Amino acid sequence: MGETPRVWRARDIEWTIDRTLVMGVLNVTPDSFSDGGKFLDPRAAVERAGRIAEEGADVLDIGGESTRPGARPVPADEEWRRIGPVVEAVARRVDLPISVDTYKPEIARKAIRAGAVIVNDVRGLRDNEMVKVIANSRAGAVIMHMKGEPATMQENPRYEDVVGEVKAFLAERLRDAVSHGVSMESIVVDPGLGFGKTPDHNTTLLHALREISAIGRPVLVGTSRKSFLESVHSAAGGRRLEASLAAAAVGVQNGADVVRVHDVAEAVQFMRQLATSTRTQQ
Ligand code: HH2
Repeated sequence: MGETPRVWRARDIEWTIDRTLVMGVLNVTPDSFSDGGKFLDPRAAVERAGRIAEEGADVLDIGGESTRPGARPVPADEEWRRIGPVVEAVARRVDLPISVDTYKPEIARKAIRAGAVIVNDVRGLRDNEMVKVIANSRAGAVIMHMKGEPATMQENPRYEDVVGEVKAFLAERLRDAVSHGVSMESIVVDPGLGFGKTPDHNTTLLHALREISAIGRPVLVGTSRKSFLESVHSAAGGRRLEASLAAAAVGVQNGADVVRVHDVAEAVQFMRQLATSTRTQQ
């Protein structure tokens, strides 16, 4: 159609969005819902980061505070104690752009200084200080939608129009960030599946990602191992991979540009095959 290719910029890195990008998750926490406790030892975390790179991820997302439903906030010094050594070591030793999954500006600032290039903010850049950190560093950023707070967000979340409300929030946060000096091309938006949403809300959003991408920025989606897939994966003996990939495929076919996953090797291969099969259909 002769459209200019969309890009995502993060400091000196630039991705052209002409295929699905894969963001691999590394949680340096004792309590994340799927990999909690596995990578608290920095050596284990750095080793896992190396494998995520080998497996073909485009970005590594390092988190030090679980935001699963019911999770309690972690003080900034504890968060940095967990991820600081990992961000520093990965930046030195692993050839993969680092995203930091944090909503705290001081953590974002330190992580960028240590080598991170993207801030993945589950609070959607609602904090002015965070907007300044992004603007001043020219880091990339993920603006995610969350209704409520992790501790209580899954207690009967309600919307009049889930797609309209999520889209309006993301568009408004994008406008605000850009008006405060953040470059448009550094932003990716995310509807935040499971963050104050019922399984029905998540499914509705997954089918409406193209409408969300009409905001004008690439869309990231995280389906990986989430509890809204429970009805399928509990029937499969707790295996979450198939359900996660099926939901991610629905997302990609409906407009997602970036997928955030725990099972990187499987997701990379799956996305390649999905792209090939989709092309041969046309
Ligand atoms: N999901 C989780 C955490 N961060 N960030 C974005 N942008 N999108 C998501 O869907 C998303 C996210 C939850 O998954 P995980 O990191 O595995 O769990 P925990 O929050 O328990 O560490």
